[in-house]
Formats: sequence, structure tokens, C-alpha cells
Amino acid sequence: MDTKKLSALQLIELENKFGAHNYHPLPVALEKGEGVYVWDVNGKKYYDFLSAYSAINQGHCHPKIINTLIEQAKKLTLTSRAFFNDRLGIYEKFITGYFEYEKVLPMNTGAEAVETALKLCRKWAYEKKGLKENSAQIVVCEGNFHGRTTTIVSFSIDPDAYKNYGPFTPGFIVIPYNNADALEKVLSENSNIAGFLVEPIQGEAGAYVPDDGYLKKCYDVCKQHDVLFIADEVQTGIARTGKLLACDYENVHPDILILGKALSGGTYPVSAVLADNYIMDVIHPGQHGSTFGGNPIAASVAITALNVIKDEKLSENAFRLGNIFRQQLEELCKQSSIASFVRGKGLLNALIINNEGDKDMAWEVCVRLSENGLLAKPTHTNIIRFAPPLIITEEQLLECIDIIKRTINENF
Ligand code: IF1
Repeated sequence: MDTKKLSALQLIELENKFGAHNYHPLPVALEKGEGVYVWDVNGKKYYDFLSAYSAINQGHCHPKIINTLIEQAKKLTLTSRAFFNDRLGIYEKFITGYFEYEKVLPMNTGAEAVETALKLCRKWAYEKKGLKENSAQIVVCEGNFHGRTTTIVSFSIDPDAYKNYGPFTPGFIVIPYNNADALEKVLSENSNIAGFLVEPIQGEAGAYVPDDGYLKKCYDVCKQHDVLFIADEVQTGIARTGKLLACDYENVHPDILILGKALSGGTYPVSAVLADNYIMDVIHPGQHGSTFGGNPIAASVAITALNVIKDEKLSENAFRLGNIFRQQLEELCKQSSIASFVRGKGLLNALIINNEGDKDMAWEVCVRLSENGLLAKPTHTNIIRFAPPLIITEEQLLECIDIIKRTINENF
């Protein structure tokens, strides 16, 4: 392959010709990232307001995380779990102390961690709660997004996620999100419920923030019925919403906590499932695993990535700047005919576009934003997610708010 620098168009053509068309990217070809910025192959600089769906909370190519990645990669990348190594135990002690759990099961992608949590919950229900084998039901919410495996899409309500991927995995009950009474009802009427899997804020649904108290009510209902409360914080966790975990807003300590994405600062696939011994100890040798799960690079990078979150006070920064962002965009919504309303917590926010006139409006806005140096992506045709790296400064945020306001006011 000729290694001369290819143009954006040539790169796009390569992806179209040789890659599956499972995404519809904005027509931007990136080649460099640093902090809150990315550059395309033409040298154009952008603010990254997607952060790879909240995997880049610590900023692109954070020097401390990259240094850890490089140093570990030179020493030992992968041993498999057939042997012990000098990184995994240290990481396991670190992360369980960091999130206050007794044990961790290390995996790689968010979906793998969600699958692990579902298996763990079912196994606990049979071996500890005493449900009849293969009878367990797990409650999930409408509008959920937990990954793309066949089991996970089995309980999606989005046809794009599940259509023609059947037959589906049984054992899931879908209830409305943000409705604790619906959970209470299903747990009161069914004695074979093992767990309740929920996103503290629904990311894919467009930063759908439930009412204050929803998570706590659901947690309490689960406790009353001996059902595990499982929080998928793959996207909302690790400081994104202005607290270390979104569950922290309601002082809810999930029975099973699922993490991913920013667990590595976007440098490596690292995910994790955390729980206390009464749950995690149902897993015995040979009953679950993965080739790369807990590998030395993942273990090392995750420690550094989590230290950066605390050392640089990224939760506090996300909390403070998120309030400024929403307040400024609410002003935009008051005077714009297409910007309807903004919602979110910390630096996980979404602008809902009034696309009655043109269903591609949100896409058009994102194209214009990219021309003005800010990258964001629509979700569900009329919602634009805004999620910059949490290291963003107030000055940079105000500049981005100006770009968003100017783009919408001048073009729509
Ligand atoms: C895509 C968005 C989608 C997640 C939560 C588990 C996973 C995700 C709460 C699975 C992954 C990614 C996947 C990516 C786009 C993005 C996403 F919500 F973040 F925007 F799809 F809905 N739980 N979310 O958000 O983690 O296996 O991907 O590591 O699939 O298009 P993963």
C-alpha cells in the first residue's frame, strides 16, 4: 500500500469499499488528538464534543496514560489468566478500593461487562436466591442501550439494534424508564426476578435524565424483593456526569457496577464488573473468562486513567462546567426556532432539535458545527449529544458555546 498521505476523500472511499457499513460517520477524517482537540488529515483543528461516546474523559492521548501504555507494552502485554502476573492483583486491589467493592471481574468491552453482569446475576439468583434453574428474569428499561451482543439486543426496543438478529435470548422484562412504580409492580407480581439493569442516565436515548430520587426508589424496591440492582455506568461513570458515578447523586451503591470506556481514557479496551463477595463468589474457575480480560496493559492503564480522574478533579470540573453549559444553551433555546431544550448532568448533555420541518436537521447542524471547528454527532435524528473531554477549561467551553450558538443562529 502506497503510504503517501491520503486525502479525506480517499480515506472515506477506502472505508466505504473495504469496511462494513455499520456506521454513518460525519465526512471528517481524523489523524491526531490531544486533550480536547482533534485534527483532520487536512490539519483542520476541532473541539471534540463526542469524546468517543465518553471514552475520552481524560482527554485525547493523556500523556500519563500514554506513557503507562507504552512502558507496559514494552514489558509484558498479555499472559492470559492461565498464569498470574505482576499487574493484575495490584489493579484489582486498586479498583475495588477506588469504587468500594470486594471484588472485580475484568473484561474488555462494555458489552462484555454487561454480559458478565447478566450471567453473574442469573448465577447468583439460582445458587443464592434459590430460583429454579433457567427461570430467572432480569428487568430492563425502555430506551435502553447496553451494547450490541445478541443477548443484549434481545431486550432492546430499537429496531435498528435488534431487527433480523433473532432468535433472541429469553428472560428479560422491559418496563418504562423513570418509573419506579412500574418496577415495584413487576417485582411484586413475579417471584423469579434476579436483577434490575439500568443506566443511571440513558446515553443513547440522548442524555435522558430520570427524575431525582428515581434510582434510590428503584434500589430500595430491589432490596425489598431481594433483587440485584445493576448499574450500567459504562457511559455515565468515571466523572462524566459531575460525580465519580451517576449513582452517587442519590448515594446508591449498586449491587453490581459495570464500567468501561473511560476506564482506560480511551487508549485501550478496558471494562470491569464490580460486586461484593456474596455475589462474585458464585463464579468458580472455568465458569467465565476472556483471553484479554485483565491483561497487564489494561490493568496498568486503568490505574493511571483512574488516578488522573481524581488528581485532576475531573468530576468537579464536569459538575461546574456542565451547569454553565446547560444554562447557556437554555438561553439559546429561548430564542432559537430549532433548538428546543437541553438536558443532561455534568458534561453529558444533549440538545433536542425541533426537526418537524426537516428530519435531517440535527445532522445538518452537526455538519455546520464541524465546519465551525466543533465535532458532535446526532443520536435518534433530532438529538445532538454534547460530551467534551472532562479536562475542558471554562474558557474553552465558553468558546464552544459561542460556536454552537453562532452555528445555529446563523444557519437555521
Ligand atoms: C455503538 C452511546 C451507543 C453504552 C452503555 C454499554 C455499552 C455502551 C451505557 C457497550 C456503548 C457506545 C457503543 C457505540 C456507540 C455508543 C453508544 F450510547 F454511547 F452513544 F451505541 F448507544 N453500556 N455505547 O453506552 O460498550 O461494547 O461499545 O464498549 O455501538 O454504536 P461497548
